Amino acid sequence: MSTINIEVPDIGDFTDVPVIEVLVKAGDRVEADAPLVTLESDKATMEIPAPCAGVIGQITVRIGDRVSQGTVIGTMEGAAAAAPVAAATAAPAAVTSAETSTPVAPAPAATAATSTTPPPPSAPAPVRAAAIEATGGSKPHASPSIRAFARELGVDLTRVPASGPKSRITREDIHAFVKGVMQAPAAAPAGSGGGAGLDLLPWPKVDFAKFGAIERQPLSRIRKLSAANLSRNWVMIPAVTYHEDADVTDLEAFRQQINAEQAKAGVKLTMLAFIIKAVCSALKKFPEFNSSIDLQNDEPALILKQYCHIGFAADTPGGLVVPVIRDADRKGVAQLAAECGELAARARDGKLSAAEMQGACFTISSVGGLGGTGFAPIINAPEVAILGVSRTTMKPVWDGSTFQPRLILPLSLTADHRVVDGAAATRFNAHVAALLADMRRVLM
Ligand code: CAO
Repeated sequence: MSTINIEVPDIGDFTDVPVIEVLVKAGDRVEADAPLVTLESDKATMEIPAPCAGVIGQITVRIGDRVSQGTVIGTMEGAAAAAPVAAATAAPAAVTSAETSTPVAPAPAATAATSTTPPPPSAPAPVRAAAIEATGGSKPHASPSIRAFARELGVDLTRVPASGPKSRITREDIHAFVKGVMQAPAAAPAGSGGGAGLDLLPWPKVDFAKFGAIERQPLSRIRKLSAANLSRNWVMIPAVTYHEDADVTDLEAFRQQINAEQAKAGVKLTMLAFIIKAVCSALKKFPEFNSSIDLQNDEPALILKQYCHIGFAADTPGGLVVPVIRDADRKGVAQLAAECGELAARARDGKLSAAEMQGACFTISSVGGLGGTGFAPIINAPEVAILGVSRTTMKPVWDGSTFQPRLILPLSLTADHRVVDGAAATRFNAHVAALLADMRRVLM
């Protein structure tokens, strides 16, 4: 066993090809030919295989790095690679000694995306390549090993929502798809009306061009992902929306006052930050709202969370995303406002990591900056409730002897009826409204 550099072998005419996926990490034991990293040129997706069996020492490239033939992508401890391959069928390989950087054993080379020449039987696998569909093509975009994985599980890739760069399907997407299928209600044949399945009509097929000029636009990655999630959540959760008005006259006056006082210090308190604060306090009082139904085991259970991470819907050019504020209950309003602003800005730039959109206990969807008098938001599973916030308006409110002008904030709480009864939802909503009417109650 010796330490060898892993170099990019001959990948045809491609140079400066971006790494789009790193499939192994230091310490992983791999078989010869196992895919290590995926490259993607504008014509093909290619996997760089392990030149021999062994243990990965390190992978020195990251997603986004560009590589060409000869670039060292890492090191591994392994036996010398397979015997040389005839030059006519494959170009010389890219394995060099880590110490000397001189070739110690050749491995097979890339086959172009369109090549149909199979490698000789004794040779290790060549760089595996899959041609990329032109934009707007209907074929799913996935690397060869992901295609093999899907075949193994019998998954039709055209049905899997993609979350990878350029709408590429990842291994996690296939896992999530299979999990979704396993957890979905049992399907019944269309028209059977047995009640177990959804028994839906197929989606209408319409030739829109028959009726006038049209333009066909591909859906963004975010829109495809959220479409799949929203449809599942809409269908699987028996959800009810409860409406409440919060009198935020005093809170808005306080917010304006602090913002005026601290403008020079760059402090800007937002209504959303106060709502997050109030929601955290309400989640402590009504813990069933900070829970999830666990359907992963035979015996369904309610998972009550002792942390308080709050998601908030952010409108971005690519579609709706939900960044998550960790431990929002431990943060002050100024910090919550600053974090929301920072996360929303990064969401709009498409720079949020997956981790920053995971783990929420409860979501707030505020369209108040845009308008609205009320709406029924869809629960973000596996959460059990979501609060929709619409625009504040000045309304006449009867105080027992006269009408007073009060600033009213409409709250719309959608809750999962399997966990939250109507009485509890109404209490929760009324409590949030009371907190917003007088934030001193948060201290109680
Ligand atoms: N009523 C009236 N005005 C409101 C308000 C409300 N409920 N909420 C915010 N505003 C005002 C703010 O005060 C701000 O005005 P000033 O600059 O004068 O203070 C203005 O609207 C803009 O606010 P904002 O939108 O920049 O900030 P925010 O904290 O209210 O919201 C964010 C941040 C990320 C929630 C928002 O930008 C956003 O993306 N909202 C859309 C969310 C969405 O799409 N939800 C639907 C999901 S379900 O399909």
